[in-house]
Amino acid sequence: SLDPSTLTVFVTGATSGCGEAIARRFAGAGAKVIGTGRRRERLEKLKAELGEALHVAELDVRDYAAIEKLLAELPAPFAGVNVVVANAGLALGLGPADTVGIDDWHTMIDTNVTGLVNTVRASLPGMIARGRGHVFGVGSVAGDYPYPGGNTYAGTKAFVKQFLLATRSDMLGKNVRVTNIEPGMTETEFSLVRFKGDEGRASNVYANTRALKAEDVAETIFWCATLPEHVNINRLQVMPIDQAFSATTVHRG
Ligand code: NDP
Ligand code: 8X3
Repeated sequence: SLDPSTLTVFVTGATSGCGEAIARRFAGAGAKVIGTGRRRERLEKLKAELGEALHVAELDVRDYAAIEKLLAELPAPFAGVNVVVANAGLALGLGPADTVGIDDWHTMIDTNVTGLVNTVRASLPGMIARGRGHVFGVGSVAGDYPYPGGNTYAGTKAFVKQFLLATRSDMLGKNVRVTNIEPGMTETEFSLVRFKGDEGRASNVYANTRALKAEDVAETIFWCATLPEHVNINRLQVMPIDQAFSATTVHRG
């Protein structure tokens, strides 16, 4: 399998949850990691923990020019990015499509869709020029299974899946792998963000069950990234053992 110490990993959304665990997993295995996100204090804390292996930069994935600038100005030890984890994303609200705030929908589309395509588009030319790369998106089971209140969030994750599959076909012959990781329920700050800081409502999502941990998602990405170079995992759906598929919703009476 591939030697992780040869990897330089650019992670978006490394200030929390899955992204933070991904930064830790790769850095712990000897890779160079570029950890990004909007919250500077979180980045500094991670830098204090991971040291030399980590380069941090404040980044909002909605800003394409900022991603290009970041990649163009990376310090030498981090310049040869060969793994990109477009992980930054969020859900806002769980209300029905006719009443939820349009601003929340726009923020999800700007982050999960525009932020993803920004990250991928800015990273591909460098990896192709260096003759090697691997792009990860973090989709979701919500991209396959609709649920009440999922509306725009689910739509963005369906976009992640199809965009990455199509991008994968563009990468034929370029030695760049493309993988969509599709987790189910994962205990992170995801629900705290979705419910806008309501800690009770957020913790209820994970109460009395064994959700995936951010480390589990990080491990699946690490596994895909360190498989022999000729192996491409296209999509990987991962759920906690305590989660399955809901029945079709029925309205009666
Ligand atoms: P967290 O809320 O813990 O982490 C989300 C991360 O995204 C944070 O680091 C946040 O950083 C970053 N982020 C949000 N908006 C932006 C932005 N505009 N620019 C840059 N970074 C941004 O949630 P998770 O770790 O769970 O989420 C990671 C990914 O996993 C998301 O794409 C999510 O949709 C997906 N996912 C989560 C599941 C779950 O159940 N938790 C299941 C399936 C998929 P900051 O605020 O500092 O910018
Ligand atoms: C996050 C999982 O089921 O809340 O993508 O949409 S879910």
